[in-house]
Amino acid sequence: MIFNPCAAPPAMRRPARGVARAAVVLAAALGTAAAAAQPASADGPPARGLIVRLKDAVAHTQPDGPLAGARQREAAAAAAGRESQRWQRVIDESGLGGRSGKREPRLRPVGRDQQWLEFERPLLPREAAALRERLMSRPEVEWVEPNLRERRLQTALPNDPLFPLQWWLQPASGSNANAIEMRLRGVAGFQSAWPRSNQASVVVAVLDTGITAHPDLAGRVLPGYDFVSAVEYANDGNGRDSDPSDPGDYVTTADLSSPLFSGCVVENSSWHGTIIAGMVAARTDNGIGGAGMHWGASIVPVRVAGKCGADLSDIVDGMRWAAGLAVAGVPRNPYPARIVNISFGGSAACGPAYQTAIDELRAIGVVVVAAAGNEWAAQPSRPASCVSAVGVVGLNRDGFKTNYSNFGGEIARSGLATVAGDDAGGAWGSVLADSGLVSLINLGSTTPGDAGYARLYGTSFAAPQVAATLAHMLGLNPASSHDQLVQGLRQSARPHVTSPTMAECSDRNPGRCICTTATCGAGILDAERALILASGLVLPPLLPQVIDNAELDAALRLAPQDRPSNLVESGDSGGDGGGGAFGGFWLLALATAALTLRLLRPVRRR
Ligand SMILES: [Ca+2]
Ligand SMILES: [Ca+2]
Ligand SMILES: [Ca+2]
Repeated sequence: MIFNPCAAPPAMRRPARGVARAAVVLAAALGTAAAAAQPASADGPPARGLIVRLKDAVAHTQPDGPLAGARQREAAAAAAGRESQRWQRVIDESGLGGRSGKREPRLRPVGRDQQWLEFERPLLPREAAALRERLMSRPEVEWVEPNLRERRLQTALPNDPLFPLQWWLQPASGSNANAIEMRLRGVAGFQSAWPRSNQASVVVAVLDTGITAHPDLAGRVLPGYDFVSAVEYANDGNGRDSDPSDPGDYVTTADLSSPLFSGCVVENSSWHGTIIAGMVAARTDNGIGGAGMHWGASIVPVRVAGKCGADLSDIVDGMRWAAGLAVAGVPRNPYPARIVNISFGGSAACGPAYQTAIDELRAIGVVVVAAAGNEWAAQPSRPASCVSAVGVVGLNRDGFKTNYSNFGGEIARSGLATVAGDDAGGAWGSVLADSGLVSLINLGSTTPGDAGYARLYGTSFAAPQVAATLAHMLGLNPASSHDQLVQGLRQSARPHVTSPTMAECSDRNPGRCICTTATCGAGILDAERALILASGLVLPPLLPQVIDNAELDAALRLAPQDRPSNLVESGDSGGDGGGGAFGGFWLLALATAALTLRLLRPVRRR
């Protein structure tokens, strides 16, 4: 298992680094000529008249042509005449006729049998409401609706220069016929969800390595707390304190001389907490760097991890504090979160410490979202393996499981899946890989340096997509319970992709594989469908996408043992290997002033 090189103090857990492998301007079309003549009031847009239907209304289109008999045409003309008189009566008796001293509204046919009543000028909302009331008081009137201008539901593209690289934020789309870089059948589709969200200010707690300053997070980070109690791992000179800044979690050769670091490896700082915070809440459409999943969310950084991982005791206290519960020796969190993201994990089974805390949080409506882990094992890391935590499996952009993500176990009951970036690991190498998820990072190798951007791979980066979707859902329905939120996520998920040639995931085929609800949870996260459901609308049913393309054929030629008819005997001996902890991953640096991309050092899967 590549996930637990730090096994030796047993309490230490690697980040699901293990698990981290590795406005839009809403284009409102309101206000054109009509609105310009009469600006919208503060309480709503103007109405271009009213649309009215009378009871038992006569259709506008009368039978005509050679098939209509003369008698039919006469009857229709008579009905139209009676309808015209009925309308005149309604207009007069509603006080809208010429005798009122005002110009009568002009009637124009609309719909099958309704009339558009056009007045001299657009109606303010209160005027429209008063006229509607007068018309509805007439017994002949069935309904009245203001003739409003509808706005475009399409969003403009954000102006963040890295957005074109952030395929993981873009709408779900693509087919086998598309080039691989055009296929987005595994993504959550945040760009499609944005117009349905109110982008309300929702708090998301990120339990991680802390936070660094980044211009793309300006104004989006609330006060947090540092729960790392062991000064030897903390790297900030003390134990718990009120400053959750990430001083770096690098491990040096000198560190390894201490028995406390037995089992750890020399590594650079991960800036893992900054990455997760940036994915959720990076400022969007600000002309800088990348976009985030949510434009209103605020991050409470809860530092639980220092050098070489996090203690279970610090994670549990951090989780409880994030949710607003009392923690001994620590002032209460003034910004309690309903959503707690944890992209750290361990390979031990979910124990009572985690489960008790997760149950406490569930009871007060707080959802714990956890990465599944990166050991390509048929069992998620904990706490994704705990009951009622939402475990998140990592998918490829096409929707099949990445070569490294864990799956199975509790994921079937409360989890789901979304893209995590698929690197060149595994028997099928780069043929089915993608370019990773571009998000924020710090560029310092040990201590904090310049703010930058990176391409990332790992289930660490799948989990925050679920957390951000929950934030959008909570914005629409702040009173939703834990179970309503989790059910909504799972019910709105798209079906997992299928394939005639790629095998389903199993303990004998744990690499790149086809997900089922038993292995990767309810389906593929869909942010737009989650918000459609949260709005009380009915979701259209979806059929699974079928993965059958030239790249898959080419991959199978590389490793024909991965055909479903000839599975490998053991997850360790073949199938898709995990690819090792190190691979050809890239940090993508953006000099924030110059907005210039340059390639930096490779990083590992987080
Ligand atoms: Ca400290
Ligand atoms: Ca600190
Ligand atoms: Ca930005």
